[in-house]
Amino acid sequence: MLGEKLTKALSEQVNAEYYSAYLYLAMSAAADKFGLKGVSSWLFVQAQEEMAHGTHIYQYILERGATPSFAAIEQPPASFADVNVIFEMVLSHEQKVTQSINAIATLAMQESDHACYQFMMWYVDEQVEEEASAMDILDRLRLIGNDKGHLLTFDNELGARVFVNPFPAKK
Ligand code: OFO
Repeated sequence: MLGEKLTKALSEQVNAEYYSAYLYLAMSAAADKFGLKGVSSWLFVQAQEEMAHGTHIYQYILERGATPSFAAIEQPPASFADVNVIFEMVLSHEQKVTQSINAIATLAMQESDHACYQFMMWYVDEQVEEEASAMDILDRLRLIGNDKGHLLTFDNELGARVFVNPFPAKK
């Protein structure tokens, strides 16, 4: 069974994942208003992934015989200056998430909960990818600068992303 400290930390992580989803939905709506449908769609897919992460961690708490706790989900910012600001915020947000994922993995190690440590390794790898994709997008946006034509081409490219559930139902 999952210990008390890990149950609390994982419950807080469920909340953080749902906040991430909320944040990315707010960003997706802002991008839609900027006329960047591809960016909006990319961020919507990202929000769906975050919800899948939250649900996956919630199910893990139950699977380990513990009871998750729930708290209010923080309100995301109401507006964003432009698309560059959005992705700067995506990157700094993901860096913060990486710290909390690492802290839970460290706690699992201290508690000698090898199963939970193993569970967290998926998230450790995922955070490397999430930070890398935010950095790649930011690099492209900085290269594009004020070139609206290239921005629209890039917008189209980002719009090709589709949601794939990382945790298909177990048979
Ligand atoms: Fe859940 O990976 Fe981003 O935050």
